Amino acid sequence: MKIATIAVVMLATTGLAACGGGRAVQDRTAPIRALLSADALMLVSFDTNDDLAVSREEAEAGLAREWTRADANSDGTLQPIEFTNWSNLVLGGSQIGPYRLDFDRNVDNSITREEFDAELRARFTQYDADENGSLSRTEFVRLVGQARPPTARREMPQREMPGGRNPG
Ligand SMILES: [Ca+2]
Ligand SMILES: [Ca+2]
Ligand SMILES: [Ca+2]
Repeated sequence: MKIATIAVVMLATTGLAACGGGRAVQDRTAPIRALLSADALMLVSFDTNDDLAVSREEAEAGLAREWTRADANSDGTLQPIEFTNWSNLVLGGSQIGPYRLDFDRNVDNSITREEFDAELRARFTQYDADENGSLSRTEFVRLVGQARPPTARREMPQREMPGGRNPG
């Protein structure tokens, strides 16, 4: 009976999240499923054959299209303003990741094609939970909260205490 109750609350939570985040009647112990990152929006848009899954081939073609879109002056790098414009269009703004520095790994204020591709390929791989080389819709939805008893979070970093042993 308790398990059934939790399942119902989970569904209700998912529905609320989809409607724009009313938090009125949430069980505080219920897990929440949500899109954690705006790259999901972009990856879903790569499904060009409309089978509701994103294959690696579709993803590669999509990356090439997005690079062309992002590199507005076609100089082979993304400057911060280019990234911001692209992020606003494709990722829905900069409220949630991926952020510019997720791409610009050497922090030189410029994103190369290699950095762009490497970051997005890594994200494709991270989403592909069943490792079948294709992203289904369910692979984009993550559990962001876990039912947790109040006393569970008690972990303290284990520290070595030098000289702490008392020889009997
Ligand atoms: Ca597809
Ligand atoms: Ca550029
Ligand atoms: Ca998959």
